[in-house]
Amino acid sequence: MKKVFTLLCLLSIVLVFTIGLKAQSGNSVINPYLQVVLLDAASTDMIDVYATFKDQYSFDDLKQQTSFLPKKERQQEVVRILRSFASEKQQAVRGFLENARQENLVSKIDILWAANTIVFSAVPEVIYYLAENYNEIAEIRFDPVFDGSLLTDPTEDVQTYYPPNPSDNPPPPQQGLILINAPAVWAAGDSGQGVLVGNLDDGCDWDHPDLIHNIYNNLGEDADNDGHTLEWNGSAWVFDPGDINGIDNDGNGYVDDFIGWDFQSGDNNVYNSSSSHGTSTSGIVCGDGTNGTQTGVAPRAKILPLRPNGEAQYWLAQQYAVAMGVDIITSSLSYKWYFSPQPNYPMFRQINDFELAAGVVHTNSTSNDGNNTGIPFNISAPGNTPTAWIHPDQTLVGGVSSVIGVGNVVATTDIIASSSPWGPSTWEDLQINHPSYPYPMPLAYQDYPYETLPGSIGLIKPDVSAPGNGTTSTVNGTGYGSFSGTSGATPHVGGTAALLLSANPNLTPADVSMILQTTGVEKGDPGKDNRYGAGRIDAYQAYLLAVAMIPVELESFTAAANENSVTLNWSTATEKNNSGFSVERKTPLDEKWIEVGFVPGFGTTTERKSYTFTDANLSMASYSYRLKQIDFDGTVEYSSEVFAEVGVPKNFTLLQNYPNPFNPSTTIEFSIPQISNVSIQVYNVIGELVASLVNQSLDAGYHHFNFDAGSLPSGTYVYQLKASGQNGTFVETNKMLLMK
Ligand SMILES: [Ca+2]
Ligand SMILES: [Ca+2]
Ligand SMILES: [Ca+2]
Ligand SMILES: [Ca+2]
Repeated sequence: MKKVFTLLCLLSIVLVFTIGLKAQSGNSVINPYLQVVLLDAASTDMIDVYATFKDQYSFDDLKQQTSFLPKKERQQEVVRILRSFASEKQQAVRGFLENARQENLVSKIDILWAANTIVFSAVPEVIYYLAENYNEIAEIRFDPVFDGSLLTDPTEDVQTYYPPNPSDNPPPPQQGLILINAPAVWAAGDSGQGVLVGNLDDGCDWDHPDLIHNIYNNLGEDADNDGHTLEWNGSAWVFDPGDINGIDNDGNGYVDDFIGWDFQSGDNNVYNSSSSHGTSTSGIVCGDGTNGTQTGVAPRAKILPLRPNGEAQYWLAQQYAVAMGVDIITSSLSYKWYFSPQPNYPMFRQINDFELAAGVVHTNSTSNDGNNTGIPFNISAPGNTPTAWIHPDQTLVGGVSSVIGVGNVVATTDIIASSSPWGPSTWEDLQINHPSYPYPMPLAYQDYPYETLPGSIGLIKPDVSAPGNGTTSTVNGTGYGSFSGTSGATPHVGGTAALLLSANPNLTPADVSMILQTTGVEKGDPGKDNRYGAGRIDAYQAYLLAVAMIPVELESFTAAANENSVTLNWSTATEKNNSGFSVERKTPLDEKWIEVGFVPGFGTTTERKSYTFTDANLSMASYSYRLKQIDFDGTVEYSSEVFAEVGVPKNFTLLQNYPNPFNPSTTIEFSIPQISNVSIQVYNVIGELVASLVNQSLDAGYHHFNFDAGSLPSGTYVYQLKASGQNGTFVETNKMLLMK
């Protein structure tokens, strides 16, 4: 390895010269923007870059390979497939970079397996060497870190601070929650329980009293196995001392990532003393009002705080959140057209497509630039990416992706803020009209043209709007502050998505996007317009539609025979309008299914419900069962079949007659394990024979005979079974009561 770098150093001057020529000829895998950066860089400068490989896993294949899986399994399978694909393709380059790190020529390496890319910081000669010697790399690009205030989207730089426990201002809950009708959803029983939201922002004061109970604990790093990674030590909330071990226990590439990750600093503490922005977006998603003001839309949702800065860090944070199992990603960070370099739109969209494949909903801010940048570039990335459900007003239809881009209405007036960015956005070959744009647009992403197709509508954005200006949220410390911008609006939508998923966990990103776009309050120009999107969200109307979409989902259905009865057990994960289940049975000899019972359902519920049904007094045979689930409106749906075998009895048995007491007839049942001569005789209490029911040879099995006592007076009777087979004679007597 030393040899490699000695050689590398010797060659570096030649390489720089070669690459310099290549930069001019434009043939290098080094992106033109990075070429300029490198020419200006000192030989010891660590340059933040990412290298994308030529081989990319087809997302169509990925969808096909995983679409049959239940939602959360699908998410993990998507992660597994892309991770192992990248691991195979990147082997050689990873080895080279690891060696270079030993030589202090590389300072960090992160694997962006979601896009078969490696994110790293390296001195220029390492970048040149990679470009020249590793044919599997498609392109190496610059990934600058930005001033955090450029990325965040509040309209006010300084938040007005409200002390904890304010007596009158602001009133609990904060204005934005009232405008979108969040309290009506809580009253209906859903407030985000069971939903995990990844928040990509500039930090989070995770021990704020309103957040601490909703901060995600990564149990993969729970080294002392006590069920938490955050702990109260008597005076403060701290990372569990029993878990701090400097080891990446869950093998996700991040050491002691107890609650999230700070990609900007490369450590596990996302607290940022210089900004409350991420504390405020977290508070709007799930602040629980502990200190006096209810700020969160989904006060029982959990939040996974992540702190990226550069674009590649943002993608790494998205990937991290998906791999950790989030249901929703929300971010009030955005990358504007006027940044240098301009945002890598195609890569943002590729990572958003990955989120969609994994079934994760993404809500994002869209800048506060009004029409300052100019249409079609006011809407920043990744809020400019297509959403998962195409609104009918989007008459030029292209592809779908994961992102719901959010506009900002003033909470007190319900009118769009002048700073909320004007759509539409565009997806086309940007280099035609903007030759210096550094990234070629893949054909598949040239599906919402604006500038290259005169008269076309581009991609209508934002998708929805929500209260931003005039809202209140948690700030660093223990109190609250005013909040604003599409930064404030976006977590209202992310929190609402959490309410929908707590009510109906099976909703797809397309379902959530459809629900939010079709249940909002219509505003501005008719239909989905480029200021309000498809309307200002209404959490309660959205919730009602989400509940209406809950299917009756059978989780398990089993049958087990015990002697001559069969017990069926089944459970449902969710139910909607479920009147109940008709239990149907069939033997191989039967022509058709017969109903053997009905079990009432629970109507509509998202809680797991368990059912049991026993089909008794069966003869020896193989039985099939199925459930006919019946809705209140009469719609039926059949389950798959289950099977049970009622076999030869083990013992002679005389069962209690049924019904008992009886009038005037009852059934007497018994089992014989072998062919036998059988008699059943009925006596009155003074021992007189009153009836002889059976006197014949019977096969092994379960038998039952009817006894009609129509001609007898009320009273106690005795029935006796005598069965003689090759193993001897069995005699048993039972009592029964006739009540006329
Ligand atoms: Ca622990
Ligand atoms: Ca870890
Ligand atoms: Ca650890
Ligand atoms: Ca409208």
